[in-house]
Amino acid sequence: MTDKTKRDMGDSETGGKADKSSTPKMQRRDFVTKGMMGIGAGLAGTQLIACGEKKNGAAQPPQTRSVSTTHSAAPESFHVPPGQLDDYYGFWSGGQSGEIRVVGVPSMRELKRIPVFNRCSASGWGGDDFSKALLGGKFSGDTHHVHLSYTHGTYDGRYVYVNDKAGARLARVRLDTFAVDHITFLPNSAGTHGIFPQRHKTGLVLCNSEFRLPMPNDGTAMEDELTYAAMHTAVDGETMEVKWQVMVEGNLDLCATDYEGNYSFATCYNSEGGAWLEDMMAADQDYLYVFHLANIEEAVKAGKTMTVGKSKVPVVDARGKNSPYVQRIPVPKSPHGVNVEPRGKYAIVAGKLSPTCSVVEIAKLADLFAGKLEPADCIVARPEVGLGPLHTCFDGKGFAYTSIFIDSMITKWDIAKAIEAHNGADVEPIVQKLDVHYQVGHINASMSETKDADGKWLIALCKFSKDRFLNVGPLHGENDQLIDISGDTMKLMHDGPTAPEPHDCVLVRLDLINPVKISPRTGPRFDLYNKWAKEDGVNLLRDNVVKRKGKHVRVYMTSMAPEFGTGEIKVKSGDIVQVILTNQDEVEDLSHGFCMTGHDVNFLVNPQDTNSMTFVAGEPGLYWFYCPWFCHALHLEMRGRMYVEA
Ligand code: CUK
Ligand code: CUA
Repeated sequence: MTDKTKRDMGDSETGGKADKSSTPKMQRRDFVTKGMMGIGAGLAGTQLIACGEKKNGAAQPPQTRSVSTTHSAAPESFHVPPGQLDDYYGFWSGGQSGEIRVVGVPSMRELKRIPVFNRCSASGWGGDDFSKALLGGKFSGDTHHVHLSYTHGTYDGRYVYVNDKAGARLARVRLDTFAVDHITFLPNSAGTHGIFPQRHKTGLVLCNSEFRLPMPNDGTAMEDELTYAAMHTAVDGETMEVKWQVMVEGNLDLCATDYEGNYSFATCYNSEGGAWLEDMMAADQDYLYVFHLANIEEAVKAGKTMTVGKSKVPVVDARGKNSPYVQRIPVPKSPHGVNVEPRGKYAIVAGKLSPTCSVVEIAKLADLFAGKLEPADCIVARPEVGLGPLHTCFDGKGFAYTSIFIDSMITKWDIAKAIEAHNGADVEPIVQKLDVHYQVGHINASMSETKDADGKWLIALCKFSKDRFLNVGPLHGENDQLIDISGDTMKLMHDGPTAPEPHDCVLVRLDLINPVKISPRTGPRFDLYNKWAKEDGVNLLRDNVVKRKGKHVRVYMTSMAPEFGTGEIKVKSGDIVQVILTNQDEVEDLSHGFCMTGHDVNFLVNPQDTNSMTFVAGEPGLYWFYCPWFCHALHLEMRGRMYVEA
């Protein structure tokens, strides 16, 4: 019996009440019943996991839950009893915290924070040698959009990509280790906002610059906003190299790709080219930009490109008018999200300042680029969904769910009926409007951005929580609400307070992600360490002190609970000391770390991993170093001395 079945049986044991989500009291009783049920099942689950292998996760134990794909009419329970696992990995962009958060769904338990464009005291990210170089000293990141790599229209479990709006960067997280392995700076870009990977394979990741810039942005002509332009940038999702850019006149907000690898999309809310608020809102009409990827790549190959500023990246100049590279489909007014539904037939553009969504039929785009259609002819529906529509997600059953910011609600609507209504039929596409709390930004549903959208759960990321939680002062938490969409109507199940700012999320079926438990010792970070070890003629797995040129000292250390392989380090005040620590332990979850007191040095080393940090030895004296991660009964004794001589 799978755990999923257990949970379903649990549902029927509570009496199959039709709407147990509607009152908090019922929810609490539900909790109690499920909690009791879970104890036995939880123990069994623990056993399955406890016998995990030692090496590099090569032979992973089977996952302990399976996901049912049937759509039951009764609301799902979101409670995951102790010892059981969630059905979905949620990847949350952390907004101006600069990080990614991993959340279990439906429990909404936060599993991990992955530092990306920020500094993290716990792991040392931003201070260790590898990440410091990647980040280039910039720690004020702003992650808006997380998307995973794809193969054949669904997640392939390899990578997560995330943008940095503040620093025009794109980062990649490896999904075997859940750690960043690449960060790419995007040239000629500001306010890098919407990103989306291609969905037919791990191909390009398209990145929009929301802020228009003078091109080149070299200080020579800055004040005439009508000359500014924006870049649609293609990064190779495998190598993380910037391949090409397309320059357009309007700003580029959200991004999406089709399922075939033919097109990418960008909403443009400022076709006016304004620099002031009232100018940006002046026109009643803006655009969905459609980029023809094959035509662009042909132009790049043929050298029909330019370069801008110091960057050597080829730029296709597509400013001003429709061309084989870019077509502009008119949509009302300051549009925001663009989302492609799971069958890949329609792209849906949310109106923001218009209470509508525009439905674009992707099959018509070939004729549009061939000059056989006018841009406006690609729009096949425009349902009225509410005030301030921002983002749309899908359940794989033909329904769309749009977040409505001003009205604080989610509107469920029927795509096929919206098209019929647009053609004059007397049908009502709007199915339901559900209040959320409050001012919802992004929403996403389980597997919604893939062809395997399964219509189980929807997350509403609400920008305001107001009165929903205990008051903790002027800065309130935000509210990620969990909504059951498995039935005919949406049901609000859970309020999930989060630290600012959860920006966007994707929900990924657990069987698609296969993390390792022991460091695989591969990738650019290990390329770096192996290079150093070769330079110094040492083995990373042994203890060594290497005096290099000038005042540079490399201390190669090992750790095995509860001891460091090196207990004493002798250096001179002012020496540049680099501690390179390799954790010899092969036991799951047995991480150590290295903290040098008084030197702002603190980093994590996972089982079989290596990590390093560089510092300048301070005033003469004795400094203790210690392991900051609780690893053993003698964890406090896991320490050593650095003697700094005058
Ligand atoms: S987006 Cu980034 S500020 Cu993700 Cu709705 Cu508007
Ligand atoms: Cu090693 Cu604590």
